[in-house]
Amino acid sequence: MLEPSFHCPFDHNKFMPNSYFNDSVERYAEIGVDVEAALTTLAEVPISMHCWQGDDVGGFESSDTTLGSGLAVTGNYPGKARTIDELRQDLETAMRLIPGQHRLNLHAIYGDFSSGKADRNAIELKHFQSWIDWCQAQGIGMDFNPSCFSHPKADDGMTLAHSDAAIRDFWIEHCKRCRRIGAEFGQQLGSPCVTNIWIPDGMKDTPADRTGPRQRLIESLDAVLAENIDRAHLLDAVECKLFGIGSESYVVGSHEFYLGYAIKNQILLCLDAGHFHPTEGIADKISSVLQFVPEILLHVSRGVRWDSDHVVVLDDPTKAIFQELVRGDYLARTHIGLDFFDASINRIAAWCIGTRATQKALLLALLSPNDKLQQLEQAGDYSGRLALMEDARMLPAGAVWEEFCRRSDTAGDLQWLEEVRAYEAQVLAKR
Ligand code: RNT
Ligand code: ZN
Repeated sequence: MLEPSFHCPFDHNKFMPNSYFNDSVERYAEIGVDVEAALTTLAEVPISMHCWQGDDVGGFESSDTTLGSGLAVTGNYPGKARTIDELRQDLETAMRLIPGQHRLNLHAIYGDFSSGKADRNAIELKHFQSWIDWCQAQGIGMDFNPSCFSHPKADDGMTLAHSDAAIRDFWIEHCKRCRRIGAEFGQQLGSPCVTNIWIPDGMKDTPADRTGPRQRLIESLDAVLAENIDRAHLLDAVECKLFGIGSESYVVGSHEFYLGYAIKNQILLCLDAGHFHPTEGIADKISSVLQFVPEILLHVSRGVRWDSDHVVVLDDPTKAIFQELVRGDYLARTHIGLDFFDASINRIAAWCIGTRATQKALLLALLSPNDKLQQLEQAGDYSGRLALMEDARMLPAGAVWEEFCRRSDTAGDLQWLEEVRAYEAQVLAKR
């Protein structure tokens, strides 16, 4: 049973005017950084919040779906969302505790099947209209993903690249329907829906034929993308991966594969921070791939030793991604999504920590003395460049972040968790 409504016991208006903020504005001005401009940009960049952190990538097709296809969630923290209403209530709670206006990133398995179950090759707009309505009420845009996993027809590790044409056709139909549904999201919400295709296809052990599956994947993707859909409503993205559990030796949709495919078809390339060698970051890829593809989608994530999808924190790889987006002036061509799922901590706290950390990384990049650094570099003054990079690290960005939260009427750091704890006691603990 849902609580009729959640009553926040804390008073948001308690936030004091930030006395350190004015000092920090001056401090940044000294190195040529316009703090107000940074705050304006920060407020304008939406982060696409992934629904799947709320229920460990379970979805609503049935209550006993087992996650497969190399995706793994560990942890057993109580209170996960079991129904669409619970998930929405949790998302609303998280979004209230995250400054700025964001987006919802939905997977196809999260459809509203209250009118009856539909297999993946039979989903329709009606299964998602209530999500569109919910997003409309929240005033947010929406992104979408075909779900080519956790299904009997994905159990042997192949979907769009399967050697059996009937199985390929099943997943082609699913992806085609997802594109049409995604276009409806875009049209109804007035903001293009990024529809991202990730498939698990690969092999545990050394394949004898690496070519055949890749040729089949091209044919399948071509069939999926054959229908011409207005880019004002739908943006297609493809997501590569280096390896997965059960696909250690070969992944059909590798980086080179999708880079080529995205360039050839001028669609979006999705770069997931956890989908490369453990020490390989995606930051340096951005300015290369954006020479050749129109836009990119990011899955901001944190791999710990493998593609473990830990909650994003304000670490160096994440900071580097946003430095690149700002320094290369790529924000307008980048769609920022999150991709982590941790069931070992409070799931709403996970959303808040990861989304807020992503925004902090963007803020730090916006507050970096980028013009000055680039001037020093132009002049060949690498000593000055390194010195300024280091000295700028300790400037008072925290005061600017607190001001951003205050202006957004959102709980600041060291405050938001109180609300999560209250929600846990009042709502999650009763599930
Ligand atoms: C899997 C990919 C993919 C998924 C989500 C659930 O390795 O990262 O993006 O995590 O679609
Ligand atoms: Zn991903």
